[in-house]
Amino acid sequence: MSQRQPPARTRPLREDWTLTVPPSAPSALAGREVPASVPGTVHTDLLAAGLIDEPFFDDNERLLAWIGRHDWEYRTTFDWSAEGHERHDLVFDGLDTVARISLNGHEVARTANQHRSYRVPVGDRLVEGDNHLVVAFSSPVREADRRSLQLGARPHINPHPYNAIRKAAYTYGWDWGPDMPSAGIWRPVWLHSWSTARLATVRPVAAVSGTDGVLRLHVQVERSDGVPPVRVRARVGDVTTEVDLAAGEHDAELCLSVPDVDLWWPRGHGSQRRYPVEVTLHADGRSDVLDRWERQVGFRTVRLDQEDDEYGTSFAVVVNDRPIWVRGANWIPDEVFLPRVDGVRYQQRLDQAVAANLNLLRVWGGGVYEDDDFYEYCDARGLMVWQDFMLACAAYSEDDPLRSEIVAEAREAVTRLAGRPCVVLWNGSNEAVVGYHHWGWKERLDGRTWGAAYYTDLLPAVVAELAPGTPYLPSSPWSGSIDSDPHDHARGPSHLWQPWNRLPYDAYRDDVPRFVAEFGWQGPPTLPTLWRALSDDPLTPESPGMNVHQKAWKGQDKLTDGLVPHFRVPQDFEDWHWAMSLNQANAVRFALEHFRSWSPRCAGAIVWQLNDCWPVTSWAAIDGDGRPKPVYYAISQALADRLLTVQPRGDGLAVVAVNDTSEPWQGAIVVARLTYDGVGLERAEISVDVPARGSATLPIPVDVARAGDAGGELLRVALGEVHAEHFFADYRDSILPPPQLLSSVQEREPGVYTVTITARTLLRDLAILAETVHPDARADRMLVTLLPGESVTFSIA
Ligand code: BMA
Repeated sequence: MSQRQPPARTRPLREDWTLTVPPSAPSALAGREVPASVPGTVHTDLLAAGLIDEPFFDDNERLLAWIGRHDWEYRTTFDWSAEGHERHDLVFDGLDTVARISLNGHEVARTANQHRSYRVPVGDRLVEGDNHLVVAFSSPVREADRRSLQLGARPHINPHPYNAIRKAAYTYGWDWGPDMPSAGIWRPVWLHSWSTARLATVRPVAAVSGTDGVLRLHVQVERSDGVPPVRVRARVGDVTTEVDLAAGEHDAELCLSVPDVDLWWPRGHGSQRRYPVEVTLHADGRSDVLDRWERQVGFRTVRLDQEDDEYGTSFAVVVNDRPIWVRGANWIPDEVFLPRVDGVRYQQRLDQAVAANLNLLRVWGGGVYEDDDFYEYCDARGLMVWQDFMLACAAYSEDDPLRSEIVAEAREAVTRLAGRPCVVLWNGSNEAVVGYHHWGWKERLDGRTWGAAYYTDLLPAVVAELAPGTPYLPSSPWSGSIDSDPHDHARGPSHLWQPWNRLPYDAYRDDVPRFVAEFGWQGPPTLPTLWRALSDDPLTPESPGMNVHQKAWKGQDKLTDGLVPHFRVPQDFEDWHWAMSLNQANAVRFALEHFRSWSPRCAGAIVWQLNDCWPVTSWAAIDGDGRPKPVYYAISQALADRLLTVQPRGDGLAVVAVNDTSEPWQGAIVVARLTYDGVGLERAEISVDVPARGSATLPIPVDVARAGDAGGELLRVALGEVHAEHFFADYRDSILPPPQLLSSVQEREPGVYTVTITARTLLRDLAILAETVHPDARADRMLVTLLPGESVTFSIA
């Protein structure tokens, strides 16, 4: 028996870092040394030191472009003494991106992948007393160019060859993000001192067998040379088990059964029961703990139903044998400078997702595998995660060194997220297959590889091995095989971009896709976000800052083209801003109600996009400062558990009642045709019995459904508390009366107001833009339509 070792120690290396500005930088800064944050980025360190202006302001993006073209060096000195441990590792949870790491003048590692973590044994390089650690980053722009030359240039979108380097693609500029690649130690660094053995990885695989939860824990142990047997113990709830690893053995598999397990459900379908799991590692014959791993796991089954049927091939997410109608949003990194995103910010954003009635987020493949906190909070909230591998909108070389990096990062990511009940799908790539079929790649590639082997061989094998039971999709969009046109909406998940890019939003109704993994409409950020980000005077739709903070090709033109079928173009900026914001809300509502009205033939929709990474005109529902845009409120209304919507069916109109709850929805739907003054013209009652998780389509009698004066009449449909309005004419053709209303305001508690509005005339899409009065104020609802005499109370906090 070895003599008693000190317990393992993890020591964060957060303090006393400096960043050196390279001599080639602009002369005012060259050679300067500034305090650096770890985790952090070059941009945020230079900003904190007062050496650069706020990167998101005006067109500072252009003025700061030099940063990405330089090399950057981070250094720190830390004090160390051996304290009797056998092994010492420097652990980097994330480096952005191509780096050389030296300790006390000796190079100890080279890294080239932002999507991996690195553990570097440094026992033979540490010295008693001061130790000097240097992390030197190569210019992200020049490094991408160099690697692209080496691998052979391949098609990609946006300005830089992000497909040649394993760094978050969006940092090189996207159609909603600035071209602002930074460098830095973007996740924590720590020194891990240990003896005997440690838990290298613990990979839980949770399954359901009958009424039991079955948890398999795949444990890899790293041990010092010549160490005697070690013991691995595991516990889930009250159930325990253990296994001994003889000298020289590294892998253990422990299996525990939880009888009568409570399943984890997506929100809206049941509770999010999770079970605490603990794995401990012990030296031979000793009870003290060498290493410990803790996590809450959830038990659920998940599969994709992809069946041929009369409409094509279905695509449905089925959890615990129940098809779940996916109410999703695409998630992009919440910041250009990722270390700014902490747990609090994740929670705010995910709470916003929940309040918008979403049940799934798709972590899109041009960003990053998010921090553990993100998945923990999704697990806890019942938010499902569709997880892309980080491959997006480009052809990728299948040769080394890229290939081995992709293998390593995929294995690490799948291992890290295994056992997370929220992760219901791994997706090989974003818009890779569609790029191959439709973006002219074949001619440019001239037979060279583009990543197909990743999507059809490598990545599915990684998921099957490391996360068995979690479905895998090769790419999104996808129509069943790599040779099928991914734009076939009758099969698999679709990306619908004709509406917005080329067509008005009415075109969403042109067909019934089986599942929509992307669709969206642009709108500007909220006004206080614009006021903070831009100094334009006057601020107009085409003033300089507005153009810089619009990254989509012909974005401002598309906004206008999409507006004019519905509204006249306002001349005043604030009216323009409201019209574009409302049009975005209307477009997304229109699409979501169409998709839901065709449930279950259409089995889900994922809005592009939930969030933003800086202040920008984009498809986001929540702007770069975290403020909900009007479209956010439209999403929450269109995704309510129970929805009434008036849709065209055949030659007439139908009311579709969608009931995404576990109780039937019964009663008489009252359908009334009214004048804008609220005078009843025709009325019908239609009794309905909508099954749990079902929908019913009920034709509206012709005399009710046909307007006498389209520009002055509407339909109101109501069932119990739920109601909806259908206007026969578009806004621009409606003879809406000048709004008249009564309002009263009460301060309910300090800082919380209620505002009651009573309509004297028809009020369509009423909103209180509370954030324009105080940047932190938010209204609890928006886009309310009132008939004369009706009231609504807003809460403003
Ligand atoms: C999608 C995404 C992104 C893009 C968005 C809006 O297809 O995959 O590449 O930001 O469209 O154009």
